[in-house]
Amino acid sequence: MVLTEFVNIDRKTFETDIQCSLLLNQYENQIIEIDTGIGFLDHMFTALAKHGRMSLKLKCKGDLYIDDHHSAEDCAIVLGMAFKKAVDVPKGIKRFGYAYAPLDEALSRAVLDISGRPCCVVDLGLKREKVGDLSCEMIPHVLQSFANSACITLHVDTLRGDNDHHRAESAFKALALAIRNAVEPSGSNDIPSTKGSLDI
Ligand SMILES: [Mn+2]
Repeated sequence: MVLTEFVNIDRKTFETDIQCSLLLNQYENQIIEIDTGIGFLDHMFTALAKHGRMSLKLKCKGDLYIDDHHSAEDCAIVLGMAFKKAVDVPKGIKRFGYAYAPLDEALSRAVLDISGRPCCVVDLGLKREKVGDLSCEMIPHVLQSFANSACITLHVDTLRGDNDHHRAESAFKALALAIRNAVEPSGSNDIPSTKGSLDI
């Protein structure tokens, strides 16, 4: 079952110092406070939390004097750890989730399985070097890092779109909606697996 209290993950390395609190299935009074040090990444995580019906606090002090890599990647790792902890025992939830999300001309699809098996395939087709202060190469890397540490199977494809801001944002919104589906109560107390277990 999904935990009904905030899970907290703190992670400190020589590269980043991150505090994260996450609560899933927040249909009212969502609290969203994101400060990764990278504006466009804050925008993506805010969209993820808002449309994923999460309360999310995420604060990162990272080595941005080097570049955006460690901060972006580590925020995604910590969010994935928090997600895994928040899902707790994957029992009584739908497990699978998929969604499409448009943003104007852009359209993305996200399909996920809370499988216990980290696997991520992402094709966002971004063309610019950066959006704001976030390198475009870090956007799929963020999704990959999240899927790995959350131990989920995740496929995200941007199917069309001319504007890289729109393409990336539609991808995060699709992921948010897919997560929201996957963690919804299934109406049963089963572990949704023919194997009887979602441990690897
Ligand atoms: Mn990396």
